[in-house]
Amino acid sequence: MSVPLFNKLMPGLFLILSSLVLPIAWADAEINPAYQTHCASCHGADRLGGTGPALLPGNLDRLKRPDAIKTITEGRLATQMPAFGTKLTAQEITSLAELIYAPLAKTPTWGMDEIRTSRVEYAKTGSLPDKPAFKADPLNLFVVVELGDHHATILDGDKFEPITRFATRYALHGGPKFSPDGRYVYFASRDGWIAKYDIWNLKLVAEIRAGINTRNLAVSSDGRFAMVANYFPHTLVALDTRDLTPIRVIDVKDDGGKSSRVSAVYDAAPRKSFIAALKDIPEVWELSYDDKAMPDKTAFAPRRLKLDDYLDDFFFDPAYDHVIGSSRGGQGQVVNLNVGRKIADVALPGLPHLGSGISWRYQDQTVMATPNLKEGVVSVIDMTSWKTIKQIPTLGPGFFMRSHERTPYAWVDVFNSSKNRDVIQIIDKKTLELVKELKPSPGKVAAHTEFTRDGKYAVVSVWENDGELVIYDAKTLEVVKRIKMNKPSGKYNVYNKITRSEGTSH
Ligand code: DHE
Repeated sequence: MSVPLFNKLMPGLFLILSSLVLPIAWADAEINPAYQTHCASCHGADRLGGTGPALLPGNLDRLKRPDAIKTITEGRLATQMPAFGTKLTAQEITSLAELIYAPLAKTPTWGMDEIRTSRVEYAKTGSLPDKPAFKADPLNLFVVVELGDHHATILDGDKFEPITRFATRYALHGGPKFSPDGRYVYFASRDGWIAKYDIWNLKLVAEIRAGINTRNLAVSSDGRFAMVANYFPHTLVALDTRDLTPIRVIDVKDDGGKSSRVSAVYDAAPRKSFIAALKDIPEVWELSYDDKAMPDKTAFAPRRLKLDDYLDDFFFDPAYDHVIGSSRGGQGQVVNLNVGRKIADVALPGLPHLGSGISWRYQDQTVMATPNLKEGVVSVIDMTSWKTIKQIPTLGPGFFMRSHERTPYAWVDVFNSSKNRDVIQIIDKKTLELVKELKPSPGKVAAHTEFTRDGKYAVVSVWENDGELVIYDAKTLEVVKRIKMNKPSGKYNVYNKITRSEGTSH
């Protein structure tokens, strides 16, 4: 089925399709009407996940049953999980909690054979011209993900005009990743589809389903490999970026055989390795793609670093020597990747969103700053002493924080709050003071900023179905243009991504 048609028929068809694709047992969830009415559209009729995570006993090790009941009743912070306390009876909530801890009658497999069979090739490697089909600066393009109708737009970052708009898989999540030259972009959807898109030719090249419930993907700094992190099954999947053929499926297990979801995987360019954080095992894994460490180019043998706590979310120092991590409800920790162990605790109260952290030079030190999903505060931390320099109070919990080497300001949203969600707050990176509040579209949710390659303009999303991108002059903080978009979520500037700008995610 073509991607546009696939999307037109979403989301209802998603559930039917997944049941056809996967040989699974529906019985338990099927006979629970509350599950079908309230949970299936996000978590899958089969409990294997969709926009929400898979609800299987193996994925719920860290959630005690009373907490599951609380989550169903009150919702879950910083996620799309709503509260059902007023919609369902106590008995219905208890039966749902029982259901999600019950094993499936038959757990589906999604191993090498299934992954390989799912691959679709739209253009043969090397068959498309090696120059851009448009005049715009290929390094100052933005890839904008529009969640409203599952599309992506390629935007000219000088003229702020869309070059093309195309259908994507259902519910992309996380930052798309680029080849080192910026020609290709790789997307991951929550239900495991990885897509390779040729920006220069404005064409989809290949797709493959690497998992059933996927977190994110990373692309190696040499452009050769993609590594996909899955929640279900508990695997990391290495792909050949030329045509997305699978190279290796790595079972994520500790020494005792206990398996784990993968919180996220990132490329650590100077180390020539992927770093993966695990959700259910207190370990962080390093998977080298250096030819010296992996002469046969297929091994990806993990180096396991054992920790005292889980890593749900993390951030790297600019040299990629350290991982600064936090767990949901846990203590922040600094792991030195060279010595292979935790070297410091870091005070990160609330629920810091480290994946959205940024760094810059402040006085004589490099600092990192992270918004907080639970508290209205931005924490600024010295990356040598690992001490908190300042907690900047904000209007409410935020989600995304962004800056650029050539701008004096850091931009943070109030996305995770119950009020003030239409505000973007501006922090002066020299004084660590809040200097301005912007309302891109009063009354409408504003989130996620990204800068042009020269840092002169900041692009903010109005995160609504009748939303828009609002372009600001990053110096005067005046609006220069508005572009209509369908719930634009993240936007990603090719140059800032491939040069690993300190002001954006990598
Ligand atoms: Fe995200 C990035 C995890 C909910 C939009 N989010 C990421 C990344 C992780 C993550 C690990 C980094 C991956 C990468 O870029 O390679 N997100 C989580 C969660 O654990 C959480 C809280 C719960 C969940 O449902 O998984 C969560 N995220 C959301 C949302 O509800 C958001 C707002 C809407 C959506 O798309 O589902 C959302 N997350 C995003 C976006 C990015 C992201 C737009 C990329 C930011 C960037 O600039 O790189």
